[in-house]
Amino acid sequence: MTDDLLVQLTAAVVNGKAQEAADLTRRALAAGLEPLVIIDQGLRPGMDVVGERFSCGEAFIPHLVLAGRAMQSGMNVLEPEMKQRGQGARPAGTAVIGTVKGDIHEIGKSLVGIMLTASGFEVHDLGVDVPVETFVAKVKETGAQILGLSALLTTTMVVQRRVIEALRTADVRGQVKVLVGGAPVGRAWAEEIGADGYADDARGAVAEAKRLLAGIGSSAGAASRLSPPPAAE
Ligand code: B1M
Repeated sequence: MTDDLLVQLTAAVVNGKAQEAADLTRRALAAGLEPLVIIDQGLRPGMDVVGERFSCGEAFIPHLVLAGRAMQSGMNVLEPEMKQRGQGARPAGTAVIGTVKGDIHEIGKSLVGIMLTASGFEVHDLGVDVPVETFVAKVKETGAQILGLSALLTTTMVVQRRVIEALRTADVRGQVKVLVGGAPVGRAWAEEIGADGYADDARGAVAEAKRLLAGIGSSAGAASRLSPPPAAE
């Protein structure tokens, strides 16, 4: 029965049915499914289908927009639930996150933000299309230990590098650990641009943020090394 709900949820996202996606998400929660299972096996696969169809010319921008809204409506149901489940966690640290300038992809970044919040981080989400200097200003203002930069386009990945350079110019690079992610971003890119951490999904982003924070405790200001890739199973 729960499998069936997840299949229907994926279809609701593919077909851009926001109300249906919200209703099915509520039903999945009521049936006892974990929020992350609902995301990973219900909502997200729908976005992947639409993305693949877009790549081969079978879907167009309006389909992406509608699918995005449908996924977001499911996320809106899950967000308070996930935050509530995270309540009581020890304050982990402060994080600033956003999607870089030129890029308006919001959902993955928001998911990373929700997961960080649910894990006890105080999160300042700057939204999408965020100018380089806004990231720097927010890091200074909040004294954040973690800066999360999301980029979903090969054309906007370069802005992650610019943010890191701007942190150096503003003399705050040593105070904050930079975590990068987004579909086209990989470990090699993170190393090339001098980021401190990389994760390929929201769960990994939380683990990486915690690892980086632990590094700050033991060696403040020193450049940390990216964690090794997970061992092959
Ligand atoms: Co866009 N889009 N899109 N799009 N879109 C992609 C990314 C694309 C891969 C589709 C494709 O061609 N198959 C392609 C990029 C190709 C490339 O450059 N490599 C693409 C393109 C080309 C474009 C436009 C250029 C299309 C056009 O106009 N011709 C345009 C660009 C607009 C712009 O940003 N300037 C565009 C626009 C849009 C919409 C606005 C219509 C819409 C976004 C709506 C919204 O966000 N509110 C949209 C969508 C929905 C997609 C797809 C279909 C889905 C993205 C998504 O939300 N996925 C996407 C194809 C795909 O990914 N399958 C696509 C679900 C989300 C949970 O996953 O965002 O990957 P994701 O986030 C993951 C991880 O990446 C990671 O964790 C998240 C959760 O697990 N992660 C991090 C993300 N950020 C992280 C940060 C971290 C750590 C991990 O640390 C800080």
